[in-house]
Order: sequence, then structure tokens, then C-alpha cells
Amino acid sequence: MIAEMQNTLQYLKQSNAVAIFTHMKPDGDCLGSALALKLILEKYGKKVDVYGDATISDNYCFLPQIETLNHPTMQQYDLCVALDCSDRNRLGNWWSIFEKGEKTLKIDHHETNDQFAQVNFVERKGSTAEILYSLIQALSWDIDSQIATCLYAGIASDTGCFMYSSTTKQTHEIACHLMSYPIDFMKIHYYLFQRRTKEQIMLTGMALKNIEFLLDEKVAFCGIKLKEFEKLGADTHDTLGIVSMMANIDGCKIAILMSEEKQNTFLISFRTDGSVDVSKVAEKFGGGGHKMASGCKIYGTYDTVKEKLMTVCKDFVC
Ligand SMILES: [Mn+2]
Repeated sequence: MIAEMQNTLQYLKQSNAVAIFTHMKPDGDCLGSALALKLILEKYGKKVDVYGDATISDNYCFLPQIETLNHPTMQQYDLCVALDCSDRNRLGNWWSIFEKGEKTLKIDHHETNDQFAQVNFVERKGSTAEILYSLIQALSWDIDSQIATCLYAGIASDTGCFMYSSTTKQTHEIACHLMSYPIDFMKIHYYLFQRRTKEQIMLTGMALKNIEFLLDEKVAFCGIKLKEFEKLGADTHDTLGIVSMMANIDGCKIAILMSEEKQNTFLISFRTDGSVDVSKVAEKFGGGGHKMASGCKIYGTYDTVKEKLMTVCKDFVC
């Protein structure tokens, strides 16, 4: 562990042409960490490109330099860094660029054994941004308000605004230090947790109206069909926050949102009050995730997919 940390610090200090990689469907932690690392490396005289998915939610538009994503300025890199990526598949098509790096580094907080880089720095922290903060401290590098904004956004994002069990005393101490820079944390919270489009609110309204309470009311279920998405001009990206709201219903052990992405293709999201490990539920369908939040994809008709879900859930709640 100490060796991995020393190697990580060496890599960051000694490299001059750096490529940073985010995972597919990047979240706030991934993007915040990538931009924080970009900004600090540039501050110390290095050239940096950031690669990531082209379709990024408007909710991340407040992040400094988000517009520089996928505008490479170099052909070759002496260091390629993958952030927040548990395994190599998370890099998608960027893998072919990543693996060509003279040196490769992974910085991540997920539990996984895929040591796909030359140096793999993995710590069980609440966010990748928190790990990055400790690396920056170890390097005695100076942050500024832009870097603090990115790190704060990453930490807030992955701890559900300091609400999840991954939040520790140290998480708050880091946030406290970051707030000593002039960062607009109200704006960060707004974009990460509050902002909704009209379509998202309309969809939420419709979904909540259609919740079914099944298996002795221990399961809250909501299915959204393709034609319902179309009627509201919405798609599966607009379901943000619905399933978490369902999991807050008193007495609900598992909340399930079943969204029809394409005909006979359903994206399933699971949440729980903590009494069930929903990553195990998702695994039954070839998916995965965390104890409190997970997901999978199931093919079939609306009724058969719903039936399959209930058959599996029965074993977890009864
Ligand atoms: Mn993360």
C-alpha cells in the first residue's frame, strides 16, 4: 500500500504529458476528480488532456473546464490515469488510448481486483475525490478555488451530500478545508442534487402516481413504459431521483424502478432502506452495484420482467 502510494506520487510528479480518463456515464465524483487532477497538474507545469463520454448531463456544467473534455492536444502520453474506474471495461473505447501510455495509473475507491494499470492506488474511501485530496496533500501542492470546487463536487456527489454511510469525520474535515477557499457550494448542491428539468418533474409525478406496493408492501414497484416516456418527451436519463424517493417510503425494504429503454429492454434500479443487500438482488440478473443501490438490464415483455423481479425479491424480503 505504501509502495503504491509512493509510486503514485512519483508518477504524478515526474510526468509531463498526461491523459486523464473518466468512466462511461461519468458521475460527479469521476468528473470532479478528473478536472481537479487536470487543474492541479497544469498548475505545476504539465500538459493534460481529459477523455470521457461525450454525453454528459447538464448537471455538471458548473465544473470548471468541463468544456475541455475530449479536446486532445497531444498524441502521446508519458502517463495515463484512470479515475474512479473499478475495471478496464468501465473505460469503454478509451481503453485503447489508455493502454498506450508509457506509464499507467489507476486511482479508485471501489472494491475490485482488476489491477489493470502498472500502478493501482485503491483505497476504501467515500469517493475518488477524497483519495485525490490526500494525494495532493502528500505532494504539498497548493489548491485554489477551482480545484476546491471540483474536489468538493466529487466528495458531495459520492456521499449523497454527506448523507451516505461512506461519510466519515475525515470527509467533513476535508470539506471544511475546501470551504476555506471561495467556492460556491450552494451552486454545487443545486446542480448536483436539486436541479430538475420540466420533463424530469413531470415524469416523477407520473411515476409516483403509479407506484404499486407488492409482497406484503415490502416492495415498492414502478414501471415506466416506452410510450409513457415518449408522451412526456422524456427518456431513461430523466428518472433521476425517483427510485431513491420510493425507497424512503416507510416500511419499504426494496424500491424498484423498471424503465423501458427500448422495446422489450428494461433498465432496473434497486434501492433499499438498508435491510436488504440490493447488489445481491441485481447480481441475480447479471447486474451489480452497492449494498444500498444497484441495477441491471433485463430483456422480455413488461409482464414477464416484472414477474421475474418479484420472484427473486420474494426470497429477499419474505
Ligand atoms: Mn466514485
